[in-house]
Amino acid sequence: MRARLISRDRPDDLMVALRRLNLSVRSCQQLTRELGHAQVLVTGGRPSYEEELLPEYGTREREQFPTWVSGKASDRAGDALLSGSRKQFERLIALARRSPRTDALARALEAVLELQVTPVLELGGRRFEWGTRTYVMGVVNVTPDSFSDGGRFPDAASAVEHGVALAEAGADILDVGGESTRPGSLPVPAEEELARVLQVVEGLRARTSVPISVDTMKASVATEVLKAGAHLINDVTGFHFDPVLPGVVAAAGGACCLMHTQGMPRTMQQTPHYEDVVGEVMDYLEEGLLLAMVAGIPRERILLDPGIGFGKTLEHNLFLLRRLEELRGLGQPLLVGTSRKSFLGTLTGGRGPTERLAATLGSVAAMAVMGGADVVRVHDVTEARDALAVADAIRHARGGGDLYGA
Ligand code: 9MG
Repeated sequence: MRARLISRDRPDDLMVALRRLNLSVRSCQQLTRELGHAQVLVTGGRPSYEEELLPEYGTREREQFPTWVSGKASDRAGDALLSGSRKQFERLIALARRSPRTDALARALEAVLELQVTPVLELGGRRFEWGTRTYVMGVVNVTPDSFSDGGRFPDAASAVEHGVALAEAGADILDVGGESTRPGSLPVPAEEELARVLQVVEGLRARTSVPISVDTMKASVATEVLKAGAHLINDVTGFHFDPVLPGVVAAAGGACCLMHTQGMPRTMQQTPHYEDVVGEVMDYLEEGLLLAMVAGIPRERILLDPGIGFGKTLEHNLFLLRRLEELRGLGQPLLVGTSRKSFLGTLTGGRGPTERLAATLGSVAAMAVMGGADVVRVHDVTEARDALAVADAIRHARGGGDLYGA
């Protein structure tokens, strides 16, 4: 089953409005629980949720719980649109938690309404405190054919220099890649990929304390780079390509980023198609998340990524970026990569990859203001950090004057 956030009032924003009425802090806190809070779409729910929970609605005052609009019995049984205040959702969660048959609904609602705090990620001695700011992953490509900087850092020494420069510019993670994943690209044998990335990982470990991610879908490459000190494996197939990979990451105590793709790079942009792009991306990511957890990777060491540009049209990319909040229902931090991608070229009248900096910053700032991404993967770290300093400050702005409190 899945809970998807359609809309939600941010308690912080509501608090600001209530403070403007000069009500006491205590009344404001109480009211933020009682006023309308969220609309949540539940899909793939078993009809038993209705069978179990709706009779309870009947035995009490209905207003105690969110409004429950059931899906059409013939083809959408079990689906529902729930709408209510925070207090009503809290009551429904408490009710759902009482039975193992409805516990999944309780957990999904807690995740989507952000009633639980996403745990801090500790990576290479650094702490990633989700929600405090948007973190930046800098791209270090060691490929002759990447779409935007292929061939610029063909040897290990120049790739290490570039990574060090990105670290000095404020990258929070460095992502080293030895196999291009641009649309149309061909797979690279594991030995060749490893030869490209291993020295770079070693060189970066020697020169910087910034945590290192390696973009690979192959267990044999991951095994060696994790031994060499990489902290995170960034798999663009979200653990759907190499079944050995989750166990390798778990055994090394590594973290991972699981990305969605429809198809493999060579053919993925030929005919992307979805009935429900957000729902299908969530299904795929959830499969990877389960594989990761079954292998023994702790939940707090798993990031998810909708895979912008991977088997998606312009419209799919834009819709996913607009609805990133729905992916929060999976309960994991989100990493998103838009940097220099072709949909930005399309939106800006056909600009080439190296002319897409302003468009990239526009996308990064939009995600930050909407609170959609926890980490952005970018080529231009200095510029992204500046854009995020502004966008994150706007998102967290609280200084409305004396009437609003501090
Ligand atoms: C390797 N790579 C290229 N684009 C990417 C994206 O959007 N996300 C992640 N995680 N990796 C990517």
